[in-house]
Amino acid sequence: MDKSLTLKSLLFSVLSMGLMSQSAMAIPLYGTLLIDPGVKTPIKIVRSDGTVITRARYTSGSYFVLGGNNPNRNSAMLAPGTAGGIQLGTYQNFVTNPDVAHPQGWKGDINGDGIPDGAAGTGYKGLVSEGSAFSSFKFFGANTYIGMNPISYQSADLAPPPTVNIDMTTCASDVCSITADFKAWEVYWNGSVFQQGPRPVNTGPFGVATGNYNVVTHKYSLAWKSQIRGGPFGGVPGYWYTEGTVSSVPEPAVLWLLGSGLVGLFAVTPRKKPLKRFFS
Ligand SMILES: [Ca+2]
Repeated sequence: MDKSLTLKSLLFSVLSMGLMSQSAMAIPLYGTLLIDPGVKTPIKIVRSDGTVITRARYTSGSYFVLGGNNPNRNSAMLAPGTAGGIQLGTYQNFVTNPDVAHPQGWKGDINGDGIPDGAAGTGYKGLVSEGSAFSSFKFFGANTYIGMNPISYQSADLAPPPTVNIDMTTCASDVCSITADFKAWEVYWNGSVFQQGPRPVNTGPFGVATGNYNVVTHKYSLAWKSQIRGGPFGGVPGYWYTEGTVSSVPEPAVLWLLGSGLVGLFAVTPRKKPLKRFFS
């Protein structure tokens, strides 16, 4: 073992203990997930009687789809807000009026029957301000807002700010798999708030959104399913898809230490590009 390899091994050990304590092969992504707005493409659909119709469906960019299909009226384009997208490690919450969480039973026992009243996430009369990640949009005629909220207005549960990790074991041809913690993701619609982070079953725990990241172009995509809990769409799955570019951010000094020489320790396949490109 030569000296440089010993140094690499030492650095790897140090970094493994600190930076990558969660997983030895996961590296956090920094910056802003800039949002490309959803783009619709006409798609021909053959009906059971053989007739062909054309429907515009979202096929790229960022969008939301209610239920399992993607026709015009049950989907919505997601467009960037004032921050251009999702600032990783930062809350970009909307603020409701009243600005207090409304979990199940939030009204207390009004009629004295021993059963707490007030459905979870309901009773928000108006919106004071929207989150900066996305622009608000119309959905079924109602103004709709997306926030990365530290405290859920629906459940009163705490959520960490959004984070994305690159799985270094998956990298191939410049593209790596990524996972996103979007538990803080909430949607305000028609006076109610719905948790819409990755949660395939609305009674189950939150998971992660999955997608990929190109270390050269900085393009990313993320998708997840969240079964809506409560309200007129209760039980219906929401499908979310975000796509765009990760913004340039200052390179943390500790990550710069990794340099090009260490990249082979992380990647399964031999790589020519320095790891610092992840953060440039
Ligand atoms: Ca009651």
